[in-house]
Amino acid sequence: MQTGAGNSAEPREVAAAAIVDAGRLLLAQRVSPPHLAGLWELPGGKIEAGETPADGLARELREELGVETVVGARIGSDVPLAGAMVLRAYVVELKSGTPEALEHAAVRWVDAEQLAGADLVPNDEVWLPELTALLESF
Ligand code: 9L3
Ligand code: MG
Repeated sequence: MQTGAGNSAEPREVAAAAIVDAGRLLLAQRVSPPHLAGLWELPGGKIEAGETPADGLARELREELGVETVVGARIGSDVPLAGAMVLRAYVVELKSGTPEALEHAAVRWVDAEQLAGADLVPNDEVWLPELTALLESF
């Protein structure tokens, strides 16, 4: 049983964004921690207490990429993380702005073939089938 302020039976969520535009998926290159630095991920981060996942992911994307977005449907399966956290991916629509690497080393748009060859963070690799299908649906 968990105790203490802010704890609940629900795991803390880390939300990640599958942003597709013109048939390409946005990847962002991590700068930390050291074992993930240089690898590519779906951008996003921890949902704070009191935030909905949609609001929290939109906030993370504003902070990390400088863009306004609309968070859509879940995609792929839940990925358990250390520390009673769970990683979830969402399809996200870009509303305004051009993604910039404000907290990453770089961002890039990839097609399905480039996605298959990208050095993804291990957590995000489980979503490759769904992400590839998403790209091919556009
Ligand atoms: N994480 C994995 N894949 C992702 C994201 C956004 C995050 N696509 C993992 C990396 C960290 C944790 O979740 O261990 C928290 O993410 P962040 O707040 O460092 O972005
Ligand atoms: Mg992040």
